[in-house]
Amino acid sequence: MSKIIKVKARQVFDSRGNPTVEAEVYTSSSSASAICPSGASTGTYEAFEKRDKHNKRYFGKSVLSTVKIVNTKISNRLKGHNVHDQERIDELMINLDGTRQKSRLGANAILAVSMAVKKLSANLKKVPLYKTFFIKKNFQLPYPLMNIINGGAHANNSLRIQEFMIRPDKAKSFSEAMRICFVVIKNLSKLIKNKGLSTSVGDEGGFAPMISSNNQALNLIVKAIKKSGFVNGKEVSICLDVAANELFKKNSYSIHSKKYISVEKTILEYKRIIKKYKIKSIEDPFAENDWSSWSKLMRSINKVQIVGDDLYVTNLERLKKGFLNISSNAILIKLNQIGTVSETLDVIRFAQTVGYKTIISHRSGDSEDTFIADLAVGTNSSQIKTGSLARSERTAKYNQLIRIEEDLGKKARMNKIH
Ligand code: 2PG
Ligand code: MG
Repeated sequence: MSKIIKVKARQVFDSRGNPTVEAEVYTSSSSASAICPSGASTGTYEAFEKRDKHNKRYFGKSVLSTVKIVNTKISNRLKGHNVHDQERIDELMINLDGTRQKSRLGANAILAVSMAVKKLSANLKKVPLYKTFFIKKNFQLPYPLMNIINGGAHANNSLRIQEFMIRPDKAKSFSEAMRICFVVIKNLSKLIKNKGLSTSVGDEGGFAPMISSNNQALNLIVKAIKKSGFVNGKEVSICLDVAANELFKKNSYSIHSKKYISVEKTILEYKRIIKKYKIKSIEDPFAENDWSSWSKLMRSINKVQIVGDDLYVTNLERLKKGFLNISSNAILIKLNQIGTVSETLDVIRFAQTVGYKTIISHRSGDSEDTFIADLAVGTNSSQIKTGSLARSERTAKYNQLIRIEEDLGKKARMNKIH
């Protein structure tokens, strides 16, 4: 047993320049730290992110009171407990908080500690982090869902859809997957430049050109894939995160243009773009409480991955409801939506048991922390969504996966997406 002797937090900054919590957990011989990420298009049912709303010096965004909670309440509670007993430690923090959405201590306080505990336990055991989750052998690397054009809440343009991504479906290794994405992104950059548009990037590193129609973005991506010598829909496929919460009003949606249209018409439009652009995955096609539209879509299409993000918020109860409702066939996993490593693992296990694909995801406000790269491999998740090949907080995760692939050597395999 290795006893925790102290937990210490500090306020650091995320990739959008906003304050966030870094926690450091100590035993007598070692320590490890972790940084909590932060979303922009958040679901209502996500665990609570505690900020100092009234601190004008930081426009209400500082996390100084959250840091204090870690240094006092959480540190006192965890002192003397076994760092290798992740479930017990998470349970202690859940009970200390005592609320449904972790609003007393803040999920950002709890998660930073929870991840740091996991890392420290791995350090002390002298095993790489990815080997400490539930997969013990035959490790597989996830396919990147690489974000290449940013819209919605992640960019200043007026694109309705939040994320346009590519997935290198036929890549035989993770390094090859990265090379394929690299080539498509470089070609897309040239195409955007040739149109006289800016190649500056959005919050997740994808280009954020001043275009307004989804079709325009999709046409650019199709061209870039072709120019790179790949077949769209076979070697490389297009995947979307609609983030429809932001585009919903009174039973209607403004996903495909500024105009709000009915669910039926929205589904027809989805079917049209799926066919025309050979789209293979759509995340959050409808809003978080609109359960019936999700199952309608599931009934009217096949062979498309439908991913619940804001719908499930990495919450077991919501996932169970979605499973019974046939809402989707995949789930996006974000640690800070639920707030502890143990609860995240429970959700992944349940999802995989019922045949859902699990996709480990970053947040739009992220950091140099690479925990999710190890989590993806260690939980046999088929995909990872962690932005574009730009901005160090995004490439940090890809680079960690390259290291894991190297560590596995000849044993490294890619996961299965079909
Ligand atoms: C999403 C995420 C990550 P945010 O909607 O899937 O890409 O965005 O972190 O802003 O919720
Ligand atoms: Mg999403």
